[in-house]
Amino acid sequence: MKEIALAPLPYADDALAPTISAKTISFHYGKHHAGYVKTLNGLVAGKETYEGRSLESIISSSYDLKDTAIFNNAAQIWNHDFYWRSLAPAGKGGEPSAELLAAVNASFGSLDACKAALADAAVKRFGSGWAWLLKKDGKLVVESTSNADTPCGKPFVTPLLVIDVWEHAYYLDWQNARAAYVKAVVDGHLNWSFASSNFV
Ligand code: MN3
Repeated sequence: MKEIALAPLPYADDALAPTISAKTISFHYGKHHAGYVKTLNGLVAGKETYEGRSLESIISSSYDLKDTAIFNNAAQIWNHDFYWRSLAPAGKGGEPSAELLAAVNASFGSLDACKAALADAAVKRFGSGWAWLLKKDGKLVVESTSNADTPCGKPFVTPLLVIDVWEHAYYLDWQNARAAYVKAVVDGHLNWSFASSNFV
C-alpha cells in the first residue's frame, strides 16, 4: 500500500544558517517532521478511509470524522512541507510577482506592511502554531493557527506562505527570542517566488 512519504528538503540542511541552523533542521525536519510521517503511516495502516489516500484527502476526512490523532499528524506533515517551501536561503527568495505585489499593496498598503503583519501574527500566536499569508475570498490576509490547525482544504482559502512558531522551529538557535527568529525569517528567508506561484 502506498504510504505518505517525507518530502525532500528543498535545500541543503545548512542553507538557512545562521537563522535556522543545520542542527535545528536535523531535529525539525529529521525528527519532528519525519516523526509525523512515521506516526501517520502507522495510524492509517489498515484503515480503509485513509490508507493509500492523498495527504489532502486524509486531512479532510480526519477533520470531518474528528479523528484527532490522524488529523494532527497529517496536518503537521502538510504544514511542514509548506513551511520548508516558504523559506529560501538568503538572497534566493525572489520577489513577489507583479500580480501578487498588486494584491499585497491593495490589502496591506505595501510589502513592508504585509511583512510586518505576518511577523506580528507570528510573534503574538500564543503557544505553538503557525502564521500564514493567505488569499481568502480574493483578498490577502494574515492569520495564525494553533497547534496543527491548517488552512489546507478550507474553502476559498489559498495559502501563500507560512512561518512555523512552534518552539522546535527556533529554540536551538534563538532560545526564547521568538521575535528575533521571526524577524530574521521575514527579513531574509521568505520565498516570494513560491508565494507568487501559489497566488493563482
Ligand atoms: Mn514544526
